[in-house]
Amino acid sequence: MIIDDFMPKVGESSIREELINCLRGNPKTLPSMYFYDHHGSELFETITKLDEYYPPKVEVPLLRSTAQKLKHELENCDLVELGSGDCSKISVFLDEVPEEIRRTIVYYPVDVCKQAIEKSACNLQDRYPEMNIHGITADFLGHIEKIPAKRRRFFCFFGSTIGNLTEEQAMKFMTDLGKVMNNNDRLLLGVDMVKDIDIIEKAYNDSQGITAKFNKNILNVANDHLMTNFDPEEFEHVAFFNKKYSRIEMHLKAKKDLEVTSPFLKNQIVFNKGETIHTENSHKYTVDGINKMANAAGLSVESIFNDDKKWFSLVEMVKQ
Ligand code: SAH
Ligand code: AVI
Repeated sequence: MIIDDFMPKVGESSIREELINCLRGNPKTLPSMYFYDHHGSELFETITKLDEYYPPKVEVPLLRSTAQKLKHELENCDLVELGSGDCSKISVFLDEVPEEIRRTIVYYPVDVCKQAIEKSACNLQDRYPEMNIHGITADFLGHIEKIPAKRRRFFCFFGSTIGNLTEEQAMKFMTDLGKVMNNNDRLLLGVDMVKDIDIIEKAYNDSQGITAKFNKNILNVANDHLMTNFDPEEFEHVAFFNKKYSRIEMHLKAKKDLEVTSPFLKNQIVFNKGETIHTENSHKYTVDGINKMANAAGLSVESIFNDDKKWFSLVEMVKQ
């Protein structure tokens, strides 16, 4: 099986510069893409199994019923999954697709986490020996043109990972994707919808503290890249719904005054007790918001598939 790797490696200055700029900002931030080293990807997989983390509980049955309706669209096409993670979502989808159609598909999992691609692509190849798989380690924000465009493409972006992008990033991502899509291509986008705030906040403050571990792990990733001396236990996990932006925000809050050093920095990074690093946004959408985003990006919504409670949507889009 082929795996192409377009990601910069640990130790490359472009990553260091990005992380240092974010940590020197006011407020301090870290891009959520850096959650997903090997350990972070495993922690996310554990999160998806938690009772409180509702999105997969709603998205998985929806994927099954939607696959029944769309399975014929997959014939003879390149199936590109952005942010494929453990590939569990695409397996649910592919289980509903007849073997003779799977035989005609080339599946391209695209993810920043190489270990996730290696492990999940192998598992998937065992599950569907008749299907061609070609992994791509890449950043879907910057490398969209690296994805082969030889045949008709069916793009999938599940899990509401689009919600982790700022409004500006999401618009740019959709516009870039719209530009590389051809007239017969399709996008199936999973989006988490606005709902009771209490339900959303519980999903990001689980009782077993796995989300807290996932959040704090980003400091281990920063240590790997910057040789900093962050101690994740000196930070508290904070997650709350920000109504103004319709999003969950995750932050790491310094439990005391701290100084963090790195051989790549002349001066330490200083934290006052209570100061935070903003690590993630997870936007929750409305149908109106989805339509506006699609239109502004040159895409049009063909269908929206919902669960009964309208907690999650799978949105099918084509080029305008
Ligand atoms: N789609 C899966 C995984 C969601 S977790 C699911 O629904 O369960 C988000 C995934 O997106 C992770 O595997 C992470 O490594 C990947 N990811 C995050 N930012 C990315 C980026 N900029 N480019 C490519 N992959 C990214
Ligand atoms: C991957 N992404 C859509 C998850 C989310 O819900 O925003 C990441 C996550 N963060 C905390 N829990 C899960």
